[in-house]
Amino acid sequence: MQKIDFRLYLITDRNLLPADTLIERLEILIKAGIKAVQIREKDLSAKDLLLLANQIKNFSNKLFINERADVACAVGADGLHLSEHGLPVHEARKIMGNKLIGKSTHSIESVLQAESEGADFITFGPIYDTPSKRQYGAPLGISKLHEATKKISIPIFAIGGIDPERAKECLNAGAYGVSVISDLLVTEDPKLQVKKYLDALGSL
Ligand code: TZP
Repeated sequence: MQKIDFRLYLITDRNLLPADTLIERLEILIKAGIKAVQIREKDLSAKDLLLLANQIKNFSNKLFINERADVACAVGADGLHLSEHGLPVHEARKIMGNKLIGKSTHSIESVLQAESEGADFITFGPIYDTPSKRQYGAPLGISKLHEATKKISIPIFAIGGIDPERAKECLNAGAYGVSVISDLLVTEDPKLQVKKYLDALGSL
């Protein structure tokens, strides 16, 4: 199994930013030290997603595509990230071969399932309150995160309402790393924000 050589996993949402500024923002964040980016733009057609992914591939370190194995292959991404109700990992593996496959999980049951299907790593959350997930009820909380980390051996990235201070708390609870959308995309000083995370998480 490939080693996961990043602890900070940035996920995109271009709709949080002014139109046509995602690339520019990602360039700054990656230059500042982000090693792994997942393009999660669920409302884009395959064609537009491929176009965007090809642009980002030019300057990104490790690139993951959300859900679309076809686009991940076409762009030569480093991996695929599946939603909880996406393809089972062992089916996606037939397409992705030995590329990395991450899976989103939102319960202990799906954490166990993802590991047994052969995921290389998972995201688990929301751990903290976050506007985009309020419709699904209360966040899972830090003790559930701790419980999840005791049950499986693949890396867990805590997600949902993460900031640098909480990143440290998640690591202390057993997470391997954190996954972040808004706190990195929508920030006045992206360079400084990345530094705060890298300081909190330690380098890899
Ligand atoms: N899955 C669980 S929480 C979440 C996803 C995609 C949203 C995380 O967004 P943010 O802005 O980092 O809280």
